Amino acid sequence: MKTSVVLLFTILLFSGCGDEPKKNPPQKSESDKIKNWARPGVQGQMSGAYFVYKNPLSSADTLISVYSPQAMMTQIHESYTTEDGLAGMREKKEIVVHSDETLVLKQGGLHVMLMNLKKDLSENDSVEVALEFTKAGTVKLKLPVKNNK
Ligand SMILES: [Cu+2]
Repeated sequence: MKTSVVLLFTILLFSGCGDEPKKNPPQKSESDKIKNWARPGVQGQMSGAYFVYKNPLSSADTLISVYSPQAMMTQIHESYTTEDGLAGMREKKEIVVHSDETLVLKQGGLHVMLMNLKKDLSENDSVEVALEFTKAGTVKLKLPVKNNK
């Protein structure tokens, strides 16, 4: 009887540690982790990708297209609210980023829409997104999939 109580206690102790991180990830600032990410999604459905991009050039540049090998179609979207307070989103054909300006894609604002996902996107997966700028050319990003509610 005594043995089984000890055993049960041990199991509880270990299950309580289930969320303990197994490895120490490279030190990144908390804000960096949250700003660059993609939403989980199901095959055939949508996901959104969010990131921060600072134009390193001394002149303005224009984001003209986005591509992800993990989606059948990828678009730049902007969220908006109608006069009736309804939320919608529409495609944005291009975004001008001035010199030293930081482009912010976030939930409820500009975002990359991954449409018709080829595979499920789950937490701990990553999403590859290629941005096409008129001057900087192709900028590739790898974004972690996070359940960021
Ligand atoms: Cu969208």
